[in-house]
Amino acid sequence: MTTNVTSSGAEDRLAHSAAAHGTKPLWSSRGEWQVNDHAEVPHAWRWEELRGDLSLAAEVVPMEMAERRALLFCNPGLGGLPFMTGTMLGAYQITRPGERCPVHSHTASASRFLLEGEGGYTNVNGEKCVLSRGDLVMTPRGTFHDHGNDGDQDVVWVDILDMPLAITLNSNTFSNEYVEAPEGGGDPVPARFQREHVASGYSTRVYGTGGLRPRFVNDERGASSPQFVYEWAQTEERLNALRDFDGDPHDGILLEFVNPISGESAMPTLGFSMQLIRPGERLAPHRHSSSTTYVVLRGHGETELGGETLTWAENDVFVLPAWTEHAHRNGSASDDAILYSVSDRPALERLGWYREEAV
Ligand code: 1HN
Repeated sequence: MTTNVTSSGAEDRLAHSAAAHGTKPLWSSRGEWQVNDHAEVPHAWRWEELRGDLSLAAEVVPMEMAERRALLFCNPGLGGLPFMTGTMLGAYQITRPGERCPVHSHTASASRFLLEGEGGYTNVNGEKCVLSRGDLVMTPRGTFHDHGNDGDQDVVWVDILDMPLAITLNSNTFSNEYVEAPEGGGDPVPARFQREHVASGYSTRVYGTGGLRPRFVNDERGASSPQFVYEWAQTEERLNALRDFDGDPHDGILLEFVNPISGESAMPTLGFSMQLIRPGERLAPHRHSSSTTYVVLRGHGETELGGETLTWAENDVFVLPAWTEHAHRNGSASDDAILYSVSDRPALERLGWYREEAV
């Protein structure tokens, strides 16, 4: 014998009353939390379309007003928020010759990957980091940073920050209250830009060889890499040295930028990689619980992404949502394709939530 414990009229009364008292029945809200897919969707931002917007921004938006002239990437699945995924925020940022962006800091960690122009730099905790195309610079959580362009052409880079994650965990703070002692000495005073406190390129010189650690140096950087800049020239040399290996069936010849002291991801929340997809190469599909943002450094190709085919070309940016099947393919039979990527895998691994499977 079955017994109806509630009539539908009684259920309605319960739902209304429970809602009026600030609750919702678990059994009628399963679809809202039992999600195996994610709000962020596959999406690409096209260099061809956005480079003109950057030039226009450079023309009409004064740096004094913008502080950073960045166009934030909005994932169409995230309801208009300026986030690429649930964990990562990204932007194309343009700086004109002679401009400087004032110093600030935030809890969220940031990174820059240079696409265009010579003479662009960021000053991270008093270390001036000058960048060329394909160079990557870390701005670990809480570090003060200002930028500038000493060159005679526009500088464009891609910023990727873990700010949505920091916001979700109620931990994002921001400060532009920077003080430092004047050059001749004395008490610290508010400053708009940092002076150079160490030689330009210091941390790359000290840590950049990997495998050889100077024991007479001890920079305290917490869980983030003490090396700020990873130069493309060195990355390219390593990719070429390894190109005849089989590589990973899903990721090909992929190199991760790591903390040279611990061997772990360059930041506790985000992992940074450079991936060579050889001429004609087609990688095998897989999926993982981390989300990834990609920037195309070289070449063109396609990614099968959750049942869609997303094409990409140089300087384009695209998003791989969490737990989405994907397989990359080089679109050329004669030239390399090279993808730079940032992943939230380190955060998930630290929480014990990372998983992956071949499909
Ligand atoms: C930021 O501080 C920078 O320092 C770039 O260049 C993009 C996007 C959101 C919030 C802070 C920068 C940013 C940002």
